Amino acid sequence: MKKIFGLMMVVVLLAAVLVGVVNAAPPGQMSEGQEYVVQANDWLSKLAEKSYGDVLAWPVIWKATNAKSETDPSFAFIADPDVIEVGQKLWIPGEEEAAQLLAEFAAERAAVSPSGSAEVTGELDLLCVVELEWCEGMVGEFNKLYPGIVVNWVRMSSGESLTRLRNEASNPQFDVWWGGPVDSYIAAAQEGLLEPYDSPNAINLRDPKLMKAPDNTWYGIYVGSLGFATNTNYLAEHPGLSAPTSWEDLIKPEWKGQIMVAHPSSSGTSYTHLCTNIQLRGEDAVWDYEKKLAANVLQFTKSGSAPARFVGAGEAAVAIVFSHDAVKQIENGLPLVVTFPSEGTGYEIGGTAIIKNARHPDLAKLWVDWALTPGAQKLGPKYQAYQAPTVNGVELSHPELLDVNLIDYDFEYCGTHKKEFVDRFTNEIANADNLKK
Ligand code: S7P
Repeated sequence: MKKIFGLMMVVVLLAAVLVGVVNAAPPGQMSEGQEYVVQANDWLSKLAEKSYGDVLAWPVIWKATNAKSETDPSFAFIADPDVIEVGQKLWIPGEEEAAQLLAEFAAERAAVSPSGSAEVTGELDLLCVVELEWCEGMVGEFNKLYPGIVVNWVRMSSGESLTRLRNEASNPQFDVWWGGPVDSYIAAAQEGLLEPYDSPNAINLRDPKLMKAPDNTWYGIYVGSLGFATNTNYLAEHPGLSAPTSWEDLIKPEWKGQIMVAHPSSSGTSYTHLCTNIQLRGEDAVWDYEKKLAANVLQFTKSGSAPARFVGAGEAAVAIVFSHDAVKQIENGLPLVVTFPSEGTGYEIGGTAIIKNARHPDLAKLWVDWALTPGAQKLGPKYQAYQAPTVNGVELSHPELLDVNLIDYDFEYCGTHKKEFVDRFTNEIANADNLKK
């Protein structure tokens, strides 16, 4: 539940960080600053929350401790803010010093944001996993900064893109992977398909512990929650029914043939649904649930967002989709209402990564650096992408989509077991032979 709280805090406290303010510590406690020795299960954002009531103030402790270590070696020097060790001595600055350090940090972040260049030329092969319009839009935006770079791009669903990277491992055709839940990135990194890259713009991340790989093989570029999108016309025509508000609702007989969801072999969205239920029910009980759910599914789709469109068009009543994809269809005029399961729902961190042995690694680095800037992340809504940003300095377009009961989704666990869980789903629940496109 810790991470859930962390995410909720991100939503609530973003405004404070935008103006460079550290929340005041309780009077008398923090005016002078204090030494602190790292305990088990500490990390910087957690300490920042305890000290300043703000998870996003972690850079203050990082910078202040490193500064102290220059004159007093009993203080730790923290090279990577993601890694602190039990027994290390930290300096937790008082309120005034903290505010000053946070302002300096904001200035540093602004300084590393790429301003683009017409002089950089070459080709970049991009494997894009988000909605088509967003892929296209972001390529155009990147080209405004780097007009000399020809970006060749292809859009694929998460599972398909991972299969493609596996098949091309000895002769990679893509330089950079952008979008799709990081479960697939974790699986890919474990298979040696990704190239670590220490982006200077990782400094922008709101929660580096959650939003990047410890070895820098991937970075988080957005956050989105899983929900249900129900056709409101269907509800009006069936007065006894209301939109589902639990995973258990979906397996009730009244929804027989009325559910649409993608297949987890092709779709990262659907894998998020599967791994959410594995975490909620356990590896044994989940298959019985998935069997009952599959009995209510009209047809599995290939792409994760497609069910929102099909349900909006009246082909079925309820879609299991990322909530931001449903919001997009509501904006497009489809009769949908978004609800969330009361037992808790999963969420994604969308990723980006450089492919191992990429042909254009330097240009791939430019893309990743850019993807980690507020300038790039504020563009989502322009292309109807309403996921939450992962970097500081961008307002959430739909904070309510994360203000729900999120489970403490274990990305490492879901990434590590992705192949095993997907194979089991395909073999025991539903094959992937006839997916709706
Ligand atoms: O951009 C929308 C979005 O839902 O697309 C990604 C999704 O995984 C790609 O589709 P598949 O489910 O078919 O793999 C999400 O990461 C993203 O939020």
